[in-house]
Amino acid sequence: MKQSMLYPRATSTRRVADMNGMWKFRLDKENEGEEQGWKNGIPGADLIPVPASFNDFYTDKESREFTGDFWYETEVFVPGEWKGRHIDVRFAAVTHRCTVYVNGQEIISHEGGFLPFSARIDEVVNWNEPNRVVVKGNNELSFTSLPAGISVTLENGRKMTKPFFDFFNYAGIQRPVKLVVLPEESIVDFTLNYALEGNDASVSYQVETTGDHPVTVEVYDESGKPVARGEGKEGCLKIENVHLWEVHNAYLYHFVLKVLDGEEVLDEYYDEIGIRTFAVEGNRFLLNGNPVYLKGFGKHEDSDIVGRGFNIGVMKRDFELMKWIGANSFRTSHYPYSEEIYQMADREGFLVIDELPAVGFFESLANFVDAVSGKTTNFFDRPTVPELKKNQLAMLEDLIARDKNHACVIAWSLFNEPDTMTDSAAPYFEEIFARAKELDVQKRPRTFAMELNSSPEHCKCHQFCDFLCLNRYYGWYLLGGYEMVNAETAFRKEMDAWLAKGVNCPMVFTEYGCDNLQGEHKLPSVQWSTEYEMEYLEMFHRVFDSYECVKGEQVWNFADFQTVEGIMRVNGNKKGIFTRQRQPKEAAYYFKKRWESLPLDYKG
Ligand code: GCB
Repeated sequence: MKQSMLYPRATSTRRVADMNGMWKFRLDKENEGEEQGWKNGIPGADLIPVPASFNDFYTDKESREFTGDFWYETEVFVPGEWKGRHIDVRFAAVTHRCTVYVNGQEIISHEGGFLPFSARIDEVVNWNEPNRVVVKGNNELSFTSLPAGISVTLENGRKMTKPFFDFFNYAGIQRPVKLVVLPEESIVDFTLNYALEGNDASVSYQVETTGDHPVTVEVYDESGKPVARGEGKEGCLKIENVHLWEVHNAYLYHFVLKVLDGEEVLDEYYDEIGIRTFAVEGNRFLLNGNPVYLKGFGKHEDSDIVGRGFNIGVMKRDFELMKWIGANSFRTSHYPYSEEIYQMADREGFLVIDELPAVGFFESLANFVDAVSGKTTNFFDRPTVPELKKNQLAMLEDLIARDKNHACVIAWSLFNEPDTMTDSAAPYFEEIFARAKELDVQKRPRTFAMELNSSPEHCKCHQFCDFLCLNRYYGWYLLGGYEMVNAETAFRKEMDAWLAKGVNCPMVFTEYGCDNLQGEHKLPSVQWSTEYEMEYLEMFHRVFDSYECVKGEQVWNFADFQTVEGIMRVNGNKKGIFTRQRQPKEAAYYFKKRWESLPLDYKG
């Protein structure tokens, strides 16, 4: 049976019960959980919140850095009145993989820490009684995991992860868990696409259900007035005088799907949909046919105490800050974010570049240094590549299934900073890019974020992109400090080389930025000071403003975030324009001024 990626919603035919809260928890330090039968109950367990990363609650390093299996347990009461329906336990994300047991029976294993999955439990459930749900999670990294890295064993026998990426390897049940009660015949999926004709829109739809009963779809405007209705699993609706979804001016229609048996509603589902088109034309982005310039951030799901756990308050604050500063977009670097974030972006009218967790495809423990070194790691020559590709394709399928109906999602970023310098990368990329096109009915533009080694001279994969995303650190990782003048020259030389190659598509700077310790001042400037950051940003913006093909700037990063410890990081990455506590650094005021003065159709 196909997994439904639909967001859990209660309707006249569906029930949703929240399973979040304090769960039992134990790190499997001696690797004994399997043998000791912890699937039937975890002895000596601690209590821990769900959703959250487990790492930052504890006061000892062994817990924070723990690598291996970890176990969660809870009880869920399943009322007898639900008998005869399907019961799914739905995990929005368990990082990076897990196996789920209900009443001691294994019901599902899932690979990948950033996308949802459901396990059907009707067969194993005890009705009108509490049911034990146990999750065995694992956070190890490998050459076949997304994100990629390695796990090593220390002299004391403890394992440790060494990511090939620059964010802390947070893990656990990081997003909400819900019990979803579905009718016998149910809606599994729906897919929307839009075309605009004058003041009207046509909305083509496809619905997938588990049965053969007829389907109806209805569209209501924001005042609740019905504006279109269709019958059948496929069709095209016409909406006259359409209210389009626009940047910072989102209009959302209420879309209702029903499976009917005569008068009886067998299943009902709804969503809020924004009607818009998005396309690349020459070197322009067109939203509803009008040029748009992207202003915003590369972000992380990262905050104090809960780590990468979904934090609804932080989400709200982040959107308020992004509106305050004049941003209109962000990239979900470096993994698909929580579903609620896309719902919020739909509501607030933000443009989102949606990224797969295909990060660390460059063998390096300090990729921020190696990525500018010109070195190749022959990543795609490894024998592990077929397995990696299988995992990436599975995640791509789930990502597009999950996010395809979001108005905010304007593009797919299929990798972050992979090693594209060897010929073997090209067929791998070709397959992933082709599959993304095949899966997405809206044919959103596809891209990947390129590090400096992916240069006009050496990159073997940029030709697969519908637009280029460049991560560039001229003046920070290279040619920093007093050499800044050379940084600008080198930067312009690279831009000219792309154009000389005949590249004629939008270019977005999906990363640029330098670390800044809040409150550090120095005259004349030195790296890490606020003064230096200003000079650096002014240099970048001078270059952006002088190239017509630059159609977006997403500074790295929205906020300071946790990474592995090391001499290049002062308790994390400090490139945030906001602190980790979501307060502005000085650069925030500089960006506010710039972004508020750049029109939406800048260089259009
Ligand atoms: C990059 C990576 C990002 C790092 C950033 C940095 O190129 O894509 O994950 O955090 O550089 O600050 O070094």
